[in-house]
Amino acid sequence: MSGKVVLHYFNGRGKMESIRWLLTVAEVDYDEMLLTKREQYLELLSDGSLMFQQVPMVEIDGMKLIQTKAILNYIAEKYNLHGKDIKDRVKVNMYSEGLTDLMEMIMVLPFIPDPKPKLENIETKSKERYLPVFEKALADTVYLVGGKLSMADVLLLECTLMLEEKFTGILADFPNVKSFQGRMMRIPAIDRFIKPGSKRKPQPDEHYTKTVMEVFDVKKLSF
Ligand code: GSN
Repeated sequence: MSGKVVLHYFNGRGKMESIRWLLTVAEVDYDEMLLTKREQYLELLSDGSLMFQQVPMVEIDGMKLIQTKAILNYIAEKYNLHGKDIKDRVKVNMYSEGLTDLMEMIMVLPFIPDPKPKLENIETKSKERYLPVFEKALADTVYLVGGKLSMADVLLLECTLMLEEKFTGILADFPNVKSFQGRMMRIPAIDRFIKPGSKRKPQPDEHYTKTVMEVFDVKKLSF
């Protein structure tokens, strides 16, 4: 196992994209082993690399980590992006969990036969449930928790960019979130990541969904 962080996932966003974002902000370089064929997945299964037979899997510090949240928490802890104490940490986790709930709703859309009603539901929930929380939290602070950059900020930025891709102008009624987004995008590592040619993955397309289905040998994914 080399010293470099290695990500095992598809050539697409999915559950790995937040991990890519967090590593980027931590300024940790990584390699990617991209799953394109079922044989690669079967090999990971047969060599015991995937504890629950699932990806994302991340090789880091001599370990093979699985479970997205566990991986995110490890990176956040290691790179000082998880609050300064236990009370900050639980706040970071609360915000992060809310954001991953929302992002997962968006993530599954390409695999759903009729995504339109779901999409409408996501827009409503974003406007009425999620964005108001962050608008309020950012009224008098630069970062979400403890006056310092954390995983929650990174996930909020990722999430707002995803939302804008789906719902143009959705942040119009959330000026604090919009200016937070602008501030975050000026962080040099983030500025590089959001520019073309970075390791950031594009929005999912048919090729991505087809590859996922083939690798897992499923006709239809159930969510
Ligand atoms: O968050 C996590 O890492 C786990 N709780 C779930 C991981 C997961 O569902 N991985 C999928 C691919 S990523 N898309 O959702 C997976 O490996 N599915 C294969 C299977 O047999 O479950």
